[in-house]
Amino acid sequence: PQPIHLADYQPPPFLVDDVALTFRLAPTATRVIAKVRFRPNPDASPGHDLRLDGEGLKLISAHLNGAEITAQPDESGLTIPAQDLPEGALDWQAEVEIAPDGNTALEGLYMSRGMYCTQCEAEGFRKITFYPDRPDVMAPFRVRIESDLPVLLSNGNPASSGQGWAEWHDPHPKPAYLFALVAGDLVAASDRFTTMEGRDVALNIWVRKGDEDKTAYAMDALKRSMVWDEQVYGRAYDLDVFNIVAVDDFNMGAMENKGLNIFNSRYVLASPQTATDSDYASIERIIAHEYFHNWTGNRITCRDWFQLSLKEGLTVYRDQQFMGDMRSHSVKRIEDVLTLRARQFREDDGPLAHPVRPESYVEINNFYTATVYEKGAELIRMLQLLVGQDRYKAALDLYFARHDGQACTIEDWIAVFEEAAGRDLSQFKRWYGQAGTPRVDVSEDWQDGSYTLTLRQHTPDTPGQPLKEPLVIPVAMGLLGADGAEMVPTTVLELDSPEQSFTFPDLPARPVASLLRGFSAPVVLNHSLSSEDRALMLAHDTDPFNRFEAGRALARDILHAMVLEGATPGPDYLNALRTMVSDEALDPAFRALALHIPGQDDLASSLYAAGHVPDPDAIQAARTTALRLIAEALRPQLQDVANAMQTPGPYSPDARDAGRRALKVQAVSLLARADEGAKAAELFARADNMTEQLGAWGALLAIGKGQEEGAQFYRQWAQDRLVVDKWFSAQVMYAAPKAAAGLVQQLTQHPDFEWKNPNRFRSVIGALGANPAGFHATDGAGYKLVADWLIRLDGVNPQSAARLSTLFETWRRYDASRQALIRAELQRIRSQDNLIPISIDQNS
Ligand code: B3K
Ligand code: ZN
Repeated sequence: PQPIHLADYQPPPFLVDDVALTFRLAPTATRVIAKVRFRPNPDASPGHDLRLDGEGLKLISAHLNGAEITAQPDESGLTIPAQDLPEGALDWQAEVEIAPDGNTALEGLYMSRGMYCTQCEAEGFRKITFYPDRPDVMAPFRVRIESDLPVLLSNGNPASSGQGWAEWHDPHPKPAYLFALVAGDLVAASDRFTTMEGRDVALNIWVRKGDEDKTAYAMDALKRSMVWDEQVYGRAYDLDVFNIVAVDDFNMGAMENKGLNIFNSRYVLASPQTATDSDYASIERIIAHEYFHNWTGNRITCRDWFQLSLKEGLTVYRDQQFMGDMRSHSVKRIEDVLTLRARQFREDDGPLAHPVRPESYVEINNFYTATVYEKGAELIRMLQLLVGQDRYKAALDLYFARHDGQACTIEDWIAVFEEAAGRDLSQFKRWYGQAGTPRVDVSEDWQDGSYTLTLRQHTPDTPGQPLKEPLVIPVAMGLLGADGAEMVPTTVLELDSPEQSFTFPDLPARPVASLLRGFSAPVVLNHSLSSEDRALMLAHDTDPFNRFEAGRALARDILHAMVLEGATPGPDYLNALRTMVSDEALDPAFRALALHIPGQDDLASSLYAAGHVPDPDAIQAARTTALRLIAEALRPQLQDVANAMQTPGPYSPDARDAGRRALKVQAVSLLARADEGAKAAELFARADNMTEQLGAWGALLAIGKGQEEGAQFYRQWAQDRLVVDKWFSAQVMYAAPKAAAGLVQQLTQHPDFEWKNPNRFRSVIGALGANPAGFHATDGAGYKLVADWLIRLDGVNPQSAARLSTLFETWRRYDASRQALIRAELQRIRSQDNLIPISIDQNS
């Protein structure tokens, strides 16, 4: 297939004024009748053919302006030549047949356990009917669904219904990717919401019978999201109903279809017994994210898929702000940065690196990446920091006022900031086009009471982009005195040249620079500090992120020394950790995070960046030793904290109780390394919520125990699909490296292993990604297993298969023998004659 280029964009030759769809649902032969009213686009040149996208559609009949025509579809659609087109508006009508039952790719109209549902973003609508399936063609939709199933849903407002049919009308013009249909035997949890404009909105969360008692948190999160978007962005909901449907077979998290959000059931269903605190937080975040898309994505959409970050980066940024407001800004920031580094920095350092706005693609589904989403959100955070809160708000107000109802570009986005802030942002815009994580190297000078900070930036080469230009990098920083007092409070430096110096005169003593506070830019900061300075920052920095970061850097340096030189953690680090753990002034959630030492993949990445070839076994061994030494050194404090972190009263998933449980579980997990799991076994036995039950079982698995608990866990939860997913993945994550691939193999024989269900597949095969030493086992069994499944899955569900392929994206870090094993597997995958997007660079 030919790549599609941003530079080749052409406006659509025909616009759509109205769409009417009728669905006669049947599992193997659904009929779709589409009536579409086209009109030539005044902004396009005249004389074009009418080209409609369509894939896998059996054309039954086609009419143009009332007359039957014979059209010959090709593999990607059909064309009506310009000379056959009447002048002016066109009434197109087509009846097609499709088979939702056999649709295992879960794109277009498909079935999930007896229920019909759709997924159209990015290009699924063309699997439903012939249509200009591109986001800059926006139209109002009317939909009629005919089926004996009791619940029939589509976008917009309900228009009318009767026995065996229902009609929906969506007055807001939308691109086809936001179309949705659901039909099933479902029940709703219902509520109402009155918008700030006085609109009374019916809220429904549709689930399978039996799941009604697991919707309360999602509903609560939805209402809070609606209030928040009104208060913070001035955006109100715009239909009479808002429907959410939970589906068991879903490729990703959820989908923001207008008025009918469709969710992976794992991001809707929760009860204290079956969902962990982190599941609750994910539900809150994803409910908010999809709801926020109503304005950033739906009312204002993307002109083409290159602009994907226009809606995704912005909506991620909005959900991050929301979560910060609902929970803790500093804890949320730390978690977001950990995710950014684990996923996006990893992407930037590998063969799949691409800019936030790519310039070409072969398969757009492969660009729903951490770069487009999470780095895209970082760019907006930087814009806000650079222009300030008030101007950010003015820019957003302008964006909504100017572009409501339009399909926009990154240029439109930058323009509202330039106007609102009265500032040229052309250099900032490079962030959208340049791939790779910039490095900022720090050097310092101290003379006669004057401190000079010199910052140098460079961005490493990425595939296809060898030349990098300097970016505008906001560096928030402050200066600390030796006693921990702040000498210079937070200021934002703008680094916009390859090298710049900043001088701070008249200081009483040599300061310790706290740089990149709040992680003010998505860069790698190379700032060598002594462990004393890091310990000072861990104890005193006024910026919570940098406090965390200082502890993290200490742990990383120690782990590097352990891996490379067989060193052991010194007393400084252990003392700092001990003080931090028992500091009751600190949020328990913060302490829980600070007790986590860097993970295996994180260490592999930082060792590689420091010029070493990471050895997954040595890393795993060093972590195990470090965790044991920490547990032994901090045993009394960990015991105290585990006992102190009670959460009296009924279970609440709120930030306060979740933070206390996180600290308790983390303390118990560490203690397991010193008490042979005694405390963890005890917590497992009396846990009345999934956070503690799973946390305690994981702590036992991590020390090679927990067999009995695992059997008990399965017996207790065998009927709950989402918990069975956890049962599978915990075993894989904690498996001993040499046994991991064999265990996965064995679990794939389990009667509950349904490999065509994306959640289940990920919880068994995908979980190997969370066990790096297991995946990278020297015999290559992990690689082979993943490649085997990738080949098998690709024909069935290419999106899920493509996601699995990212397990290999760090291959370049490893030793020659592992590289050879990986390369052989990648070549085997390639020779399967399929389209998996793995590239091995030429020169390696
Ligand atoms: N917009 C969807 C993602 C669609 C993925 C298509 N392969 C979910 C979201 O970002 O909200
Ligand atoms: Zn999104």
